[in-house]
Amino acid sequence: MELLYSDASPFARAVRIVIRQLQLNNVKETVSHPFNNEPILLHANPLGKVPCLIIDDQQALMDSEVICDYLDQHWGKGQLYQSIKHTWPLHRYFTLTKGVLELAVAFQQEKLRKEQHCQSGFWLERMQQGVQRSLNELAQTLKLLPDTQTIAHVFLGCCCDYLSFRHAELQWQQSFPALAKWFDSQCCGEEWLATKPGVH
Ligand SMILES: N[C@@H](CCC(=O)N[C@@H](CS)C(=O)NCC(=O)O)C(=O)O
Repeated sequence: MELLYSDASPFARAVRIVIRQLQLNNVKETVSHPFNNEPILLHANPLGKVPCLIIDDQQALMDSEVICDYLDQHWGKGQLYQSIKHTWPLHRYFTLTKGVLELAVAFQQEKLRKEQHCQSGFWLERMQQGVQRSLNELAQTLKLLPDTQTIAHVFLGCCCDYLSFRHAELQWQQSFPALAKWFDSQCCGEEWLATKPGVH
């Protein structure tokens, strides 16, 4: 299998962390920046987005949640998704975390539009407020995360680190110290260091 990814993508990072946590050695990781529109990516995923997992000549999966679920079902005995699929508050927590990631990526894209002189103050503020409100809830309901590792843990860690990477000015650690403490204690393993954006 081949995973097309970009270093900065937090969605791709979640997949790369799952690959390491499941100790898979049958996935080749290939950088394909989505804005380069490489034929291999566009052929595998017409959306032109990473991550994309090419399974074989006939099949490719897009979307980080779906790819992680596929890997977990085939090589992880379903342990990363089991509690999410059976516990609605945890499922909600996971969905909110993914939503923050989507907002944070869109927020970054809006920041980049400054160079094209078409940045929208309305959208910048709306996305920032959405991130702040949602992080507040994620921080206050951290206890919903079970002790055993789930896909929600992986996405929350990717979310926290992406905010530090792209939106350092938000200083989320100062506003949400419990979340910062959780991140420091949970997301320090080899799989996190090896996939940290902007380092390799
Ligand atoms: N819902 C998708 C989102 C993937 C996504 O938005 N990827 C971004 C990089 S972080 C991308 O490829 N953007 C290129 C584009 O929007 O054209 C997932 O979970 O994989």
